[in-house]
Amino acid sequence: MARKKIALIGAGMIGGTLAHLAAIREMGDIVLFDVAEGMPEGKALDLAQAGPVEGYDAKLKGTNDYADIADADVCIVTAGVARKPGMSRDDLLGINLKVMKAVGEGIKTHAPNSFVICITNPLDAMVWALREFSGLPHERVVGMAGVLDSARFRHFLAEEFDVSVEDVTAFVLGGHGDTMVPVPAYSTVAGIPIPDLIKMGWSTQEKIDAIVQRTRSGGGEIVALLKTGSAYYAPATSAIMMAESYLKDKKRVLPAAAHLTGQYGVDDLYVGVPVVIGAKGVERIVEIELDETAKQNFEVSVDAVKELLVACKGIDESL
Ligand code: TXD
Repeated sequence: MARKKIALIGAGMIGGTLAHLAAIREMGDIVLFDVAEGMPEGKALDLAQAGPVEGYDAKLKGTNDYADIADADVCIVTAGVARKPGMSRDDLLGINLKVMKAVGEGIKTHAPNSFVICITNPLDAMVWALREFSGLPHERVVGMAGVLDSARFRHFLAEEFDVSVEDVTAFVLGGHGDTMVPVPAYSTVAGIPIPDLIKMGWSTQEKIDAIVQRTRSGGGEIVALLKTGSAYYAPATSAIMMAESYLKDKKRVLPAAAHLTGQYGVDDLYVGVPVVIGAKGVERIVEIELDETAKQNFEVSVDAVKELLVACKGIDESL
C-alpha cells in the first residue's frame, strides 16, 4: 500500500510542527506549502535530514506550487496572518478570507478528495469560508480548536487534582475564543464528574471557575509570554490527533468545529461540538443535553460566531 499523503498549507510555526509530528509518527509523505519562498523547502530538507536519526521514512517536500498537494489524503490549513497591533478584527478577517479563497481553490483543484482541517483564525469563520471556497462536502471540512481547548482544560485540571493527564477528560463546546464553553459536569477524572470531585473535597467551585476562565484565555496567556506569535506545539498535536482519527478510521470522539444542521438548535453554522471522526470524515455529531448555564453560554458563543460570519459575508461580496 502506498504511503498516505499529508499536505500542510501554511508552513509557519504550526505548519512546521505538524510536519515534524507527522514524520515522527510515520503518518505518510508530507508536503509543506507556503507562499513564502525558500522557507517551506528549507523546513522540508531539515526535517528530511532528521529522518535517519529518528528512523522515520517519509518523503518531505517544500513548495510554492499547489500542484504538489495533488491527491493529498489530508490537508491541514494554517495559512494566513495573525493580528498585529493596529489591526482591527475586520482587517484580519479580510486578509485571511482572501487567503482561504486561494487555499480553498487550490484544494478544490488538486486535492478534492481530502479531509481538510482548518486551524487559521478566526477559526469558526475561516472554516466556514474554506468550506465555501473549496466546495468540499461539509463532513470533510472541520476546524481544530476544541481538542486544543479541552487539552488546556485537562492540563489545568490534572495539575489541580494532582493526577495523570491521561485520566482527565474534558468537555469544551462553542466557538474558539473568549466565548468557548468548558462543561465541568461532563469533565471527569477516571469517570468521576468534576461536580462530584468538588463534593469529595478534591477542589472548590472557586478553583474550578478560575480554571475555566484560564482555559478560555489560554491562547492569550501564551501570546503574552511569547510576544512574537501564538501557541504552536499544542495546536499542532491537536490537529494531528484529528488527522489520525480520519486516516486510521479510529472514530474518536473529539470536539471540533463542525457544520451543524439543526443540532443544538443551530442551523448552517460551524461551531465547536463533539463529533465522531472516522474514514468518512465527520461521521456523527454528538448532541448532548446541556444544563441551563451551559445552554446560555453556548448561545452567547454561537452569537459571536454568527457575528463573525456576517462580517465575513460582507467582505466576501467584494472578493
Ligand atoms: O486553535 C486554533 N485553531 C489556533 C489557531 C491555535 C493557535 C494559532 N491559531 C492560528 O493558526 C493563528 O492565529 C494563525 O491564524 C494560524 C497559524 O499560526 P502559526 O503560528 O503557524 O502562524 P505563522 O507562523 O505566521 O504561519 C502562517 C504561515 C506563514 O508561513 C505565511 O507565510 C503563510 O502562513 N501564508 C500562506 N500560506 C499559503 N497561502 C497563503 N495565501 C498564505 N498567506 C500566508
